[in-house]
Amino acid sequence: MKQLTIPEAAAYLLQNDNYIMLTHRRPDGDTVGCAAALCSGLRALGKTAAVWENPQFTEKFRPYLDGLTTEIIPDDAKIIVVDIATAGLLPYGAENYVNRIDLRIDHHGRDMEFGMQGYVDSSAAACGEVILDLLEQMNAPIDKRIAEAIYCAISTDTGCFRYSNVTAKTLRAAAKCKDYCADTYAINQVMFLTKRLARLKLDAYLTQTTEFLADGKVAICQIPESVRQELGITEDDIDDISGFAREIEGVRIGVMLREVSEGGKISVRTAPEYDASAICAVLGGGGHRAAAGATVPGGIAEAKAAILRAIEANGVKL
Ligand SMILES: [Mn+2]
Repeated sequence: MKQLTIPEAAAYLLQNDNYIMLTHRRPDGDTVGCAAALCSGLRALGKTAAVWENPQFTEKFRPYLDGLTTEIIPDDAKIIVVDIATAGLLPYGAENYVNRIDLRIDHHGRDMEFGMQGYVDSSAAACGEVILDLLEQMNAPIDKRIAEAIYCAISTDTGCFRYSNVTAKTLRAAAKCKDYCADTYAINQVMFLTKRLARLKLDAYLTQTTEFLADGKVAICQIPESVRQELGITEDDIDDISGFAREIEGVRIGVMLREVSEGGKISVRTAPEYDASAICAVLGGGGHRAAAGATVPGGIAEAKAAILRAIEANGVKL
């Protein structure tokens, strides 16, 4: 991928037209907020733009997409990918566009081959920070709706500003959202202060079944598909579940195992002395130092065997 500067990326967007934004597989608040904010900003600048209807969009983020989505990707459209770390995370149904990506905007630095050209700022805690830079560079009018989409992106990707990747710039970006009239309290209520009873029942299940290894330094949680269905758990209920084990006092490496359509999904959260992305790299995955993931063939049992092997390969005696 050819790395552009922010002014170059902005110039590209101002010079061209007819944009389609793609979001990543299992879309979260960051990818949805980025796509919505960029789409609205481009429209405000007189461009034709739409967000492609990712089949995995969930109810929680639906309000941000209202009036912005399309199911069609015109042949002459310029395709922008936001917050998509690698080709394997292109949304279902858009995998074939891998060689047609015109611009990549991201904060994941692990796969710099993906995309023809773009702007990747791996120092940004959320892709939403990058989108704000880009909109300001383009002099796009930032209204309340755009500000709220960006605030949704940044707040959800940082656990409401609690993660280690938060910088002064992250907090300044949030302050700017407030300046642009984002109702941050209302967003925080929905994203962080409201849980369905089903989720609390899942928390109870996990509390009962967490396994501890290495004198409690390592904790492993599992969500079998049967339990997820029995409790009626949706993706929105568990968009932040990956950090569950790491939140337990004394745990330095927290693991969450889930069954997804591709196999066993592994999420790892680590304290500063361990590197989650190095652990997941053993299994072909990746991410950030404090938070990373991988998916392995098989189910929960295979995922558990794989993650134990990967943790031991990183020098932890289990
Ligand atoms: Mn992100």
